[in-house]
Amino acid sequence: MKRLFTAVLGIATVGVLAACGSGPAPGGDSGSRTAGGTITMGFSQVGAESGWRTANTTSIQDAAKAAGINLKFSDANGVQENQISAIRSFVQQRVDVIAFSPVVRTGWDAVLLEAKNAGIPVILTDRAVDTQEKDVYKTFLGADFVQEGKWAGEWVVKQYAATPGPVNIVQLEGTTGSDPALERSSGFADAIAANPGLKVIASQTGDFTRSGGKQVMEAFLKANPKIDVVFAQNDDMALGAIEAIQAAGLKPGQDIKIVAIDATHDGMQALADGKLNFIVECNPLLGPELMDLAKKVVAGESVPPRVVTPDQTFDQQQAAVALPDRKY
Ligand code: GZL
Repeated sequence: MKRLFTAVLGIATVGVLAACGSGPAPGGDSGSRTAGGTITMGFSQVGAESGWRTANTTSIQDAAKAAGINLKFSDANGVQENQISAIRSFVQQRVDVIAFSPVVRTGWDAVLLEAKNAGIPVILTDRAVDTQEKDVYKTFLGADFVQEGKWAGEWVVKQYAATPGPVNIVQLEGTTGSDPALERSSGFADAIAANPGLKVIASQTGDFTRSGGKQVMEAFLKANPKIDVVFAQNDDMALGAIEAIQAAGLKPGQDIKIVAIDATHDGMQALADGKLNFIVECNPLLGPELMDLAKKVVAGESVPPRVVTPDQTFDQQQAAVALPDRKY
């Protein structure tokens, strides 16, 4: 059953944004906008760990060009310290707006306060942060990861409804401490909780990479004689797990079922080929909406505190039909 999760817009804030520092810095200029009013955005990206990330980066770079926004783009190679340095540098360069996808959920208070005190608005994209500080970012744009984990878990519940337990599940977690890993784990756990026959017998991070998924799956296969299902928190780890399962002489998608999240091209191809069984989409094409939000925020207009992007799900038949028209 294909589900379409409509975009849920957060309730628009009525707050006086100037008070939250979206206006020019106290006593400072209004940013590095050129005379023609071109907005300059500093963007700190997690890295290039997955097919999803590559598509996300392309979307942001293309959308900035299309929107006439001058983009200063920094790739952190998965290291939080690099993101913090990049954000600090954007503040020093007095960009008009900062956007970033935080590699992990915690440790951002100081640098977010620096941007706020400099009067530079911040937009979170893709992943959220935990912070006690008030008004240190204008909005979050991204998916509902708990829902994604729930849809993956609900597929497993449905798939094994008539199978007497135990059904042994192994979980390939995303980057430790990252918003998607934490929330997909909790969504999946919630979805299977009422079914004692569904057991997560092992769970470990594969860091959202293909090689990480392969290495962890190799270890799972050595340590567990009976594995029925793999829940991979992204396609790249699922694709690595497929390699490990094949190397062990087993058929992925048949001997061991695999459910994943993202719906990137390679994942959808494996799904259509029967090596995966179900994928929950997590749309990476955030660029156009990010640029619209940036223009509003720089202009001091109010924006919703949370803008959730729509997701959907695919089984093998749906993947085969959808593949030719996929944009990523
Ligand atoms: C999800 C994103 C995750 C993807 C992975 O929005 O943060 O990071 O699911 C990517 O593929 O590495």
